Amino acid sequence: MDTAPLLSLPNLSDDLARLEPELREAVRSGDPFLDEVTTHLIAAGGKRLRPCLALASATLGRRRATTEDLLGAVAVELVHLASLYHDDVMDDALVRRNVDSVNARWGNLVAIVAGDFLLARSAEIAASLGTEIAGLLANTLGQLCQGQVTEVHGAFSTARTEGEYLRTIEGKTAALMSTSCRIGALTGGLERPEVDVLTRFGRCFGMLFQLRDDILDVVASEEELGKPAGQDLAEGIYTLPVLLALHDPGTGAELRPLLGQPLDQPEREKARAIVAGSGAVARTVSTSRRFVDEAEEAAAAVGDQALGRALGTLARSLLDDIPTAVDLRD
Ligand code: GRG
Repeated sequence: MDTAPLLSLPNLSDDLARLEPELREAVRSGDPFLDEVTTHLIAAGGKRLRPCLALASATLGRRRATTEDLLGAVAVELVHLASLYHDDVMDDALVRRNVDSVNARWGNLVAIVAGDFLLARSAEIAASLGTEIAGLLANTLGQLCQGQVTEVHGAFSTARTEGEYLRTIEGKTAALMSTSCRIGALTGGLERPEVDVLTRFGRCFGMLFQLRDDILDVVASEEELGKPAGQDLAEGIYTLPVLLALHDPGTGAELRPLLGQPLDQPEREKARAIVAGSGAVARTVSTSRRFVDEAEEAAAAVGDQALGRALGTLARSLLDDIPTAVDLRD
């Protein structure tokens, strides 16, 4: 996915360029080793999706971002970065943003404490933006942790329900997207109804973003993903396509014996192929369309038409390149 629809708004590309030195400055400690660790993934890039949402919400693309707008965008990206540092420890990941993960390069202890440092800096910045933003970000951090704990706790459980799945992705992904829009709308001084509508857009967009990620994990190739396909399956994270294939009379019986325990490579590929070839992908796309509709509804209610159009296009674009089971059989 790319952020082109938002970047087409006037000022946004310039504001994102101005964000980069602010991000580095925000994590500077004066300790050369800590600075190297905390800037590792900042230097590696990433889409800067959450800052994009915050800056677009703040400025509507109509003016240059203020220092407060930029700091709000920095605060949300730092929480995201910290979550990546910690997530990579939990997953024993080797690569992130096409470079060595922090844990792979410096070990788990450094990755955890450096992640904590990023959170501390984010909290300090949020506090400088006022109690509402500080409270909002702290609450969001709690939601991220809750989503992640629920996911870890439910790993390898074939009893996971669709409702549990949706609640988990709301916590681990949608909450921060929603808060990114909200913080932007707050630093931008928008009226309350506008703040709320952008918050709603961010939540639906985040749900959609994670659903897309989870579909791609079963249908995309290793080259397209930049990581092995079926990784969630291997880790026992049974996402919506997997749960739907499990409860499908056509595929459930074949899939069930493979789940509930760690899989070796051939079994993981077999499970992935069962899910990818089932109707579960198309049904997950249908569920995702509900969030596209909701996101579009929120985008249409945004007072600024250019921003509303850009947000609507961004949300729709997320499902554009997803192959369905019919394409996969070709
Ligand atoms: C320490 C903040 C913190 C949280 C602890 C580890 C954890 C609890 C939560 C993990 C949440 C997590 C990693 C969710 C997945 C979020 C996600 C969709 C990541 C990928 O985002 P992109 O594609 O990445 O925007 P880039 O690299 O482009 O920024």
